[in-house]
Amino acid sequence: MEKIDYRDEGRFCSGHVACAGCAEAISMRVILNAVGEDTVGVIVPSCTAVILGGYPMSSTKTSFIHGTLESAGAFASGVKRALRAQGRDDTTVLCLAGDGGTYDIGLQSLSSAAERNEDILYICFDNEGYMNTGGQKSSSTPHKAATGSTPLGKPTRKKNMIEILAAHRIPYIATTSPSHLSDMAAKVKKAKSIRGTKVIFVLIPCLPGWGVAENAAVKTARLGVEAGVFPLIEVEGGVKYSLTVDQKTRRIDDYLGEQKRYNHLSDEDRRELQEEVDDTWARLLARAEAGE
Ligand SMILES: Cc1ncc(C[n+]2csc(CCOP(=O)(O)OP(=O)(O)O)c2C)c(N)n1
Ligand code: SF4
Ligand SMILES: [Mg+2]
Repeated sequence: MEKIDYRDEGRFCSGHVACAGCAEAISMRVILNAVGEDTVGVIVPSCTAVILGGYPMSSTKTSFIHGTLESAGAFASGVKRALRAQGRDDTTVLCLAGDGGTYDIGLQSLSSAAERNEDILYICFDNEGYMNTGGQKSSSTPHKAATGSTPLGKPTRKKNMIEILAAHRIPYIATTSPSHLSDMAAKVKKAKSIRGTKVIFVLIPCLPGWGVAENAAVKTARLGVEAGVFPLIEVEGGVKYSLTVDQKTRRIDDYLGEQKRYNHLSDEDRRELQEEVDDTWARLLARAEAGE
């Protein structure tokens, strides 16, 4: 159990409409707190947009503009330029999107913003599917996971967005999890202090989408980190990889067992997934040890 050093500034309010037990609510509280008051937000269709809601019923004290699903990066770029024209260059532009809006539908606008190295902080709440529309597969959905549109399991692996973004040589990319809230706050604060494009992925176990119990979202996220399925990392300048948690202490079975989306797996499927995680982890370790 982690004791976190945390004082809530109240930027995320009660009365929000996240599913009871969704770890996105806890994450949102920490992220909005860490980003602070001098922030303008951009948000695109996703659970996040529903949770934060629209004015005057919004559950946040931070101002958000609601954009379209395909254009988070472009919206955030425009907001940053408008603020700069007003002499508010130090105001943080925070962009919130889901994995569908990041890995798939908004990838072109994120890539363009990253190529221009726009000064934005982009957070992807990665629940590994199109969840607010009923749980369809996205390109972030992991190999063999069942979704509404891949009921027998997704036949391909999760797209590696870290490597795609690293190829843009942006200053900062990180992953974090609601099971590691101090890590989350520290990474958001670090990203905020850097000029240029920063992207942080937050693992969000989706209760209905993954078939996780209402009281098990944070536990599931922790198992994902400990099994090495969702490594907590930083990538600086697109080349310098470091692992925040450098030990893989569990087998993948502990993580899979918490989720109904993997109920259909055979022993052979489980072995295959373990091999994939081991291989990805070994490559990551080698990169981190090489300092690049
Ligand atoms: C271009 C476009 N296609 C489809 C939609 C419908 N739509 C709204 S939210 C959403 C799901 C987004 O998934 P994701 O970004 O992963 O966010 P989540 O709901 O999982 O939080 C979809 C498909 C849309 N708004 N715009
Ligand atoms: S659908 Fe999933 S990600 Fe969305 S609010 Fe509910 S539990 Fe959270
Ligand atoms: Mg999603």
